[in-house]
Amino acid sequence: MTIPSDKFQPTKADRFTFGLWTVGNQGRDPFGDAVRAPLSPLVTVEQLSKLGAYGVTLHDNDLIPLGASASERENILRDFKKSLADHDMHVPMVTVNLFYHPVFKDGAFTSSMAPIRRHAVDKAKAAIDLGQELGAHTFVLWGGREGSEVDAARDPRDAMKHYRDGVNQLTEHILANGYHMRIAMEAKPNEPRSDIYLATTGAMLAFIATLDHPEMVGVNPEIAHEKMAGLNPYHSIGQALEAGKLFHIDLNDQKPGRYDQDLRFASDDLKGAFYVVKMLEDGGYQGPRHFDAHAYRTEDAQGVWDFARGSMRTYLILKDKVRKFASDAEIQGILSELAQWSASEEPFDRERWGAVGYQYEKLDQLVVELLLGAR
Ligand code: GLT
Ligand code: MN
Ligand code: MN
Repeated sequence: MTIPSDKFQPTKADRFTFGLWTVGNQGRDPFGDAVRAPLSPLVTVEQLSKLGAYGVTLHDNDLIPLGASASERENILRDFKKSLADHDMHVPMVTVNLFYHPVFKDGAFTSSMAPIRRHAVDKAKAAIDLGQELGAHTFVLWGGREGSEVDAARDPRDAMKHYRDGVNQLTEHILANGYHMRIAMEAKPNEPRSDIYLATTGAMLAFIATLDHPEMVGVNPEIAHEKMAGLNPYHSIGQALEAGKLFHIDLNDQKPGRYDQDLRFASDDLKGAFYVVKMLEDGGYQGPRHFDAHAYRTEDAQGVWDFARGSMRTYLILKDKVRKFASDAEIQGILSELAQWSASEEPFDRERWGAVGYQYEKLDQLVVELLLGAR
């Protein structure tokens, strides 16, 4: 593979990460089988490193198959750690699969079955231990099966109590073991459940405030999930950042009103993606830039690396546009005029303030032209 190097060539300093499940996605959907061969974690680490990524993230079972023995786990971990070291790759985040096995078909932490709830918490604790072994400082919790189709079966208030109890047990586990680990909860409105509890990042933030250790728990907003809920990811991410709760991020894209697409970052909505990059870069977000998306089902193995390379390049190109936005005299001129009005000490005058033009048409067109390379 020859990779032309230019100023948008990603480097380790950019801290780009990909889930093993993202580049490893085989293109299965509810109507069609796999179109790509499985990808081993070792190959993933090597290839992503060559492309300039900083690291990978994983579910417990992306690396350690369900039911593996202790010695199998040891062997897999040994080889994986060697591959990470050989390729200067890191694992800043791990997560837990509480959605694939049939046992979780009616939820994990919010299951109505106490043995399933206990198992889910134990599995999450073991995934936290795995993360600790790999040097991760963030544990993502995506409750994909925490939801319902039949609301006669469970009162959402009970679901909240069980959910809270489960997350509290995880923070206890982290504290009891002296781990340096924070939890980032990821919201999604629906799919695979008809309705998923805590459907938005805003709902997550309200829930987190009710936990035993709210300071240890933040959010992992995903662009696509906010768009599935009809929301503006720039606003959700901004709210989380302002609250000191943006612990991690899932960068991808989604056409509103469709199934869960997990499209390549910025492939649908360039302007929306620009504002997300601007928020992360200007807002002091310190975490990795994590991609949670996958290649189109039309792609072969090479298409997967085109997808990964494209995700990182687009981020860097948009980051360059953020710099151009900050140094564009016309854009900044309008913004400083608006800022003067925002700080105005002038008395209120219904006629005057009602007649003001905000220049947003001009401002937005300037941003569009900047993104199109016309400025
Ligand atoms: C799954 C989901 C993602 C979550 C992953 C973490 S798993 O692929 O669609 O949005 O971030 O559990
Ligand atoms: Mn995600
Ligand atoms: Mn998703």
